[in-house]
Amino acid sequence: MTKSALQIARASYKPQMPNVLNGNVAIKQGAATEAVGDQEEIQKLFPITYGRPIVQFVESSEPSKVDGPVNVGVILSGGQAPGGHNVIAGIFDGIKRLHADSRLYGFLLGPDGLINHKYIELTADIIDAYRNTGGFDIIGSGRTKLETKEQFDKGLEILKKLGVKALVIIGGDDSNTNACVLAEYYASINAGVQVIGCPKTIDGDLKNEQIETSFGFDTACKVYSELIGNIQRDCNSSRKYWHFIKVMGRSASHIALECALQTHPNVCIVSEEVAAKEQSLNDIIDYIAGVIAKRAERGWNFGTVVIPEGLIEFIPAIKRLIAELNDFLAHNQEEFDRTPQAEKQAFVISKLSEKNAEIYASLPENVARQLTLDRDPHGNVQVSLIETEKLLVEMVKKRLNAWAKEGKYAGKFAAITHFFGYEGRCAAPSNYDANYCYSLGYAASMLIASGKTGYMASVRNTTAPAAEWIAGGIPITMMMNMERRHGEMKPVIQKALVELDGAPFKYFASHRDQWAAETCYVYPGPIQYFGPTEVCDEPSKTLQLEQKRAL
Ligand code: FBP
Repeated sequence: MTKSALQIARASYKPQMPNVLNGNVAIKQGAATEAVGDQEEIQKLFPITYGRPIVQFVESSEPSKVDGPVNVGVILSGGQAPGGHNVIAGIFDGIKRLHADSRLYGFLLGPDGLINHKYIELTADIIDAYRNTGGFDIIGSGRTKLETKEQFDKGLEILKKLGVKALVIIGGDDSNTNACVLAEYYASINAGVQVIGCPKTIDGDLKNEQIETSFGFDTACKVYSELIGNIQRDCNSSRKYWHFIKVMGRSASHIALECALQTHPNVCIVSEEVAAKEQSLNDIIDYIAGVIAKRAERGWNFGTVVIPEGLIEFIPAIKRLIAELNDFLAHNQEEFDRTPQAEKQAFVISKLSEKNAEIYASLPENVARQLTLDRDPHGNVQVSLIETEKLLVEMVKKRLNAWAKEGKYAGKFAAITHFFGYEGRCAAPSNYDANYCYSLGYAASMLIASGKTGYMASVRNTTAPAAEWIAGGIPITMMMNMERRHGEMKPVIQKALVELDGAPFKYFASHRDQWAAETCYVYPGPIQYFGPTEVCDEPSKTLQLEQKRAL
């Protein structure tokens, strides 16, 4: 395979780890833990793995004791995120350090590989070829939900055959929820297989006090911010377009917010604020059109609008509509599929409650159709398929035309839409993600050595130099509560949304009027892999603000 010069140079990058992981480790256990919500139900559903303590690795004079090779299986689950290959490299190096004959098996194309016994052994040659690279192509990923006893038993057959002691599931909130269900099941039947999770998702919505970020967020945001910066420089040069830029992040607006903090666009919509203020689509259009009209008064018919891909789901009226659509489709999917395309919209309208039917009927046809597309296996609307950016442009244009007729607007509005998502998910990991991921993988192998199951690998204090990072494990049940999915209440890891009283949002809110009225774009440029530490190792602005570092 031909490699670029950067790929070749980057292959020899040695990811940095917390000092503690470079030597022998022991574990320090904290107090018993509780779920974040619905404690009784969660405890009932996870009688074995519930309530276990947080663990932290500390230095030890003795090497970890293992009886024989530590064979491990690994699965990449869900959307790609930069750094996945380094998690796998970290696990590999960790288990080899525990015992030279340990083996690592990668299940192919996500959880399906475990269920269908499709796997490869990840040897040193394979691992070396993927160190510090983006993508999940080393073994591929998939979105199949691991949830039935049949799947668990089928998986156990191959794990036993390969002598696997532990399975590491690298995934987002849904996949880690499933990891916990699997851990509980294997513990309940004394299967002798531990299950460890790793926090992955560019969306950044798998985080809490112990898991300070999910991997991939840093790199993906840097890639999108580079592109937004380039667009801003272009639009400040030609001064003739408004760019509407949708960025990934289906359930939370962390990516949009981080990109705004990095680039200072004229408008950034944060879905969580829309929900909290119960804003309607009209309110959002008024706000965007208002900024455009104000800039037009200064002769500036250009600018940038950043929106999160999940926005549509956060507008309270549309959220209620989607909730009813989810329940309706969960119970009537077959009938819906059988209905001819031309009659689908009328069919849905006839089945919805009056209020939701009215909203559904008012949406442009393409958006209405996009709202009924197949859910992913976890029951989520595939918001990346909904063209919200185009919907906003259409509606803003109408509003500005109306204002022009009333003499309230005399500018020129030409808009270009963009969607940045897939462009960033497989980028070569930034130094931050390369180090963080490798440390997570290594920590996972140490959790395995200490016999833990139902834990997520955790690495904290990551705005400090890597040597000072804190590594350990968090019981997954601690992050759970009960939520409605596919029309039923289920235990799930609570998603971390943007907190409106958190430092990143407050910083944004206190600057956005200035960013709207003036042109104070920042052009972050491409990720740098070699060079001064302040250029190459900077953590996300979100993390810096959360950890009270000055921007
Ligand atoms: P994960 O939650 O699995 O990490 O995926 C998140 C994401 O990148 C979203 O931002 C996006 O909506 C979705 O994946 C797209 O999924 P797909 O790759 O299946 O098109």
